[in-house]
Amino acid sequence: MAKNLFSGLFKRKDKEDGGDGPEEPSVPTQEAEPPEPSEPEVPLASEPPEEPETPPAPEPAAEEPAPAPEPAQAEPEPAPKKEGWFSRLARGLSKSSSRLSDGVAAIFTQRTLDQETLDELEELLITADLGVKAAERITDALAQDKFDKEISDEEVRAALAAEVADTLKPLEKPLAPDPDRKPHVILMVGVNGSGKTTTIGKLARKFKDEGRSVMLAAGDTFRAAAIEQLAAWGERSGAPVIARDVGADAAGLAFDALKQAQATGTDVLIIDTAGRLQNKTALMDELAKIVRVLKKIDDTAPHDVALVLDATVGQNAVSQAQAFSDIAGVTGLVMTKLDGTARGGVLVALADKFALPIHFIGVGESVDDLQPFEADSFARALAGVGAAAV
Ligand SMILES: Nc1nc2c(ncn2[C@@H]2O[C@H](COP(=O)(O)OP(=O)(O)OP(=O)(O)O)[C@@H](O)[C@H]2O)c(=O)[nH]1
Ligand SMILES: [Mg+2]
Repeated sequence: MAKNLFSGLFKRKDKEDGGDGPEEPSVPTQEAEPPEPSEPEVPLASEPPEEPETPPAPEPAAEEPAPAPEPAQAEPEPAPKKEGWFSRLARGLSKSSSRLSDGVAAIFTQRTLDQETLDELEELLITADLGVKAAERITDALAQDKFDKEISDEEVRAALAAEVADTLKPLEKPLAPDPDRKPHVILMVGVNGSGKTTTIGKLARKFKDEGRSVMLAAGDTFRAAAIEQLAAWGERSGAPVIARDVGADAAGLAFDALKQAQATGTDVLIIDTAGRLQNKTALMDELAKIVRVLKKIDDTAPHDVALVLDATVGQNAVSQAQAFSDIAGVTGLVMTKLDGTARGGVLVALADKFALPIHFIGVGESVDDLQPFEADSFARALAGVGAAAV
């Protein structure tokens, strides 16, 4: 069974349109493919599984129409092996930046800055998901300096990059475990297919490379594939994985995992959870229960609640951030799949509304495409301003 489950766990391109439910995984990717597990992970406790709940419904996370189908395999040419960090980012954000750059070029070719152009620009920024507040700030800043003067599209893009960087800079925050906590508990939450488990794999490897001991908890107990997927990441990074059988109570598992991490003096415990739509009350309650039971052991836990958002859902990310914050006290964001959408500007709208730290952004399927968030580079890449500028 394990073998079949592994074939393709890390590549579900069919979800690129906005988080459609847990369809069959497709062909495995070259880089992100984990090794096969030698043994299934040891189930921890023998507690009888509580009544298994219905698995998360396979419906789209987005309420609004998904962006036009943009097949992730559109660019057949393989990426150069040693592509620079910024160019990787810029390539990942190219759909969003083209939309903005093309729009800006269309508005500002040989124009003086008047009210009409400002209105057009504001509308462009709003439709590119940056949000009303940011759109106003950007147009106000331009109006102040350049009203009735000639302005080039480069200048507009530079102003856009500067404003986006200013907005996001205070939120640039790596996910850094507190060395005084044993363990520092990180809970990963988000809707189906947003990239939680992949992010955990990346984090586990990063923390191990930093010399920390890491334990993973397979809190997505709905699907055998999810447990196997985490087990593979654990094996890859040398982190023990606490798992139970499919259908087991996720909160019970989280409880046991924290006990075990304490007993073994583990530095970081990362808890995976099942994807759940923010409007599914029963599933959201389960998440609240996980948080509650962790607090029974350590009332400061979980120390990080990272919400993983799929950028392709656009403005629906705002409602996800609200719902997950209400139920689980989100402390930071990871935004994945920026490469699959022109709606990357939504990160700016989220920043304006929630001011949550942004830990990572994902700009591609490979584990190396999950990059620590850097406001300046993100802003430049989004606005289509070159690496050297701003
Ligand atoms: N194109 C692209 N794909 C990504 C990115 N991040 C994750 N993915 C892919 O998205 C798919 C789902 O990732 P997972 O980590 O399994 O997502 P999850 O949130 O754990 O999903 P569930 O457990 O089903 O809720 C995988 O195929 C990943 O390779 C990204 O930044 N860009
Ligand atoms: Mg998962």
